[in-house]
Amino acid sequence: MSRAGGFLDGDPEVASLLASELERQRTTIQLIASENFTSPAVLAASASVLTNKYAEGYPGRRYYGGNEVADEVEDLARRRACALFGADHANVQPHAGASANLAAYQALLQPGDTILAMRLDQGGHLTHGSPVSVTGATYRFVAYGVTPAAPDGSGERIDLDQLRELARRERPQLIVAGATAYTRQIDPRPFREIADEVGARLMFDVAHPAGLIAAGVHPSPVGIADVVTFTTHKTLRGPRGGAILCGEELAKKIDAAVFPGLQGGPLEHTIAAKAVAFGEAARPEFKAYGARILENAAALAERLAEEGFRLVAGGTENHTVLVDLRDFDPDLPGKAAQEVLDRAGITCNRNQIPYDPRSPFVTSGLRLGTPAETTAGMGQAEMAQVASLLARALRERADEEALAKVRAEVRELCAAFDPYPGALPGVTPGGADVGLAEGRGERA
Ligand code: DSN
Repeated sequence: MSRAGGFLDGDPEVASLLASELERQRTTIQLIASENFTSPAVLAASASVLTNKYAEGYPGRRYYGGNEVADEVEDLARRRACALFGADHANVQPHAGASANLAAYQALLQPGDTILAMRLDQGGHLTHGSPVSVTGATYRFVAYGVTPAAPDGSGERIDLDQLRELARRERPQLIVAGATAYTRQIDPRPFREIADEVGARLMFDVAHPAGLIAAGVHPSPVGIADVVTFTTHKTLRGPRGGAILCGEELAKKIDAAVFPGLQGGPLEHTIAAKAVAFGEAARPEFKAYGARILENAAALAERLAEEGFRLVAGGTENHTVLVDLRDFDPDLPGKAAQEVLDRAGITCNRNQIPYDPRSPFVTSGLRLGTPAETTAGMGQAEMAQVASLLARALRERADEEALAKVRAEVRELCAAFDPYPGALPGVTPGGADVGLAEGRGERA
């Protein structure tokens, strides 16, 4: 196990926890569709002295002194985001995707206004109007969903007929596109047409595919939707955080909604790390990375289907695979499957499938994703191997010895695809000194 060291030597408790987490990430397979391995450069910027700085306001209009460097950092991040996505304006201050979405609603709507968004239990997000989210309590959400499953895999697609019908009936002020558990690409154009027909604004939450859009392997809603929100840590492979893109006409409203509307001081260290990530995503190798994420997801899906799993929507066109466990084993809910896989060293999350008879806490499905292990360098052959290991772990879950054997094979596979072969800032000895200079071998 890596010994924690460097600047954390004075706090062995935290140092040891960080070392344990690094060890977990290096020795287990990361299949959570919304996670990734950032570069040491992103980690170094996240851990920088900018964490010390208060910078309420925006570049050139701050409420505190001493912001000349923070201004440059935030301007750089905004310029890079605009260039990467071809947007007029970027706000890089949202602390998370949830705050980006809230800010967009606040900028565009009045409390009580009507929003059409995708059902959470069919792939949407809490901030798309769940009653347990402040969004659901503040606005009047009406949900659209997906078509029923079809034997040939052509079902479980966003039901655009239903969306159009609801839009004509409800006359929403806003239509929200975007999902967290949807395995097909989402074309923004039909959403725009429907929004235009009923005089609604269109917001596209691309938290999941942002990196795929940057890589040019997923349609971009920039210039089609009025507002585009995203997170920077999923396929985009940056620090944990959010961002918003819009045209010049909405820039002031969006900025005011983020600060002072929803947030106080921006996290300028995270904004520096966002700038690093936007820079990395603009490099030609990121395009190849995006293409490999999709190839790997397709390979994972293909072998899972061979292993007897039903794939929601018949497969995948993005970084995600949604598995319906019921054909594989009707007595294996998502929660139990996730727990077995944790024991086998395969990290993923349970997920409801469309029309799931089980609760969101139990579920009948698993959501898998390929961004992280693609970063670590795994390819299609490894994805097939991972699918078989996953199936074996679930099939042989009552046999401790068999499960231990899967765990050992997982460990061996991970050893060949170490996401962090070099030292890391603040975690491994000397890492604080070399993190910025020493990037990973970019095998992905
Ligand atoms: N938690 C994120 C995901 O896993 O998709 C969405 O916020």
